[in-house]
Amino acid sequence: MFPFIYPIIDSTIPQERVVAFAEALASAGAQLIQLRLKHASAASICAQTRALLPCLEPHGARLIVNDRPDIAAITQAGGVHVGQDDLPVEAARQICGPGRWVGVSTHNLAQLREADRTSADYIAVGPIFPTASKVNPDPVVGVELVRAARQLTRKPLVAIGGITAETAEQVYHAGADSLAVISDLTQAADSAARLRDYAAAFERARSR
Ligand code: TZP
Ligand code: MG
Repeated sequence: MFPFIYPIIDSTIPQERVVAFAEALASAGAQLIQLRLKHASAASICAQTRALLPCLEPHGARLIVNDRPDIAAITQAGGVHVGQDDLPVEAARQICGPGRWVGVSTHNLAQLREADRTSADYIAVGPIFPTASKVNPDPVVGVELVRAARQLTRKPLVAIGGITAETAEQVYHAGADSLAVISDLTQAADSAARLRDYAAAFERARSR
């Protein structure tokens, strides 16, 4: 089954705390984690990816590198996530090879239909709610787009943008396989406990 929660580590986590943060999330059950460093150098993204991989490996957690298929390939990370302005999915796939995941962001049904025709391993859709974690976010799409997306694709569907443990249940219920979350986890006093709240929301949505 596709991992129900997809924490994203961004630059609000100080570099020296990235490994401990990821380790805590993986220990609490995160099986899919993204490193999203928008303003870091290639050298820094590469180094932080290399630092994370051995700590996630014992947990069987997959590390996805944002934007950079070259870094995902060279570090043998678990995959890459590309947006609409990044390399297209098949180009990223060529760089990464068949074993690594390629995920793609979409913001409307047209993009979703197109992503569905690619070899993408999952499709992200959002922002579901307003978000402060992304510069110039696309317009808010609401849970309605998750519902519509669910009818359009059988690929794993990841909802993103402004999601909290409080809103998680409704997003799962709308058809999301997984929720990609930044601030609700990075700003939590106890991120591992917060992650377990998502597990509970997932179970509630499933048993509705
Ligand atoms: N893409 C759409 S919204 C978003 C990205 C990367 C940011 C999500 O962060 P948060 O803090 O969970 O709203
Ligand atoms: Mg990108």
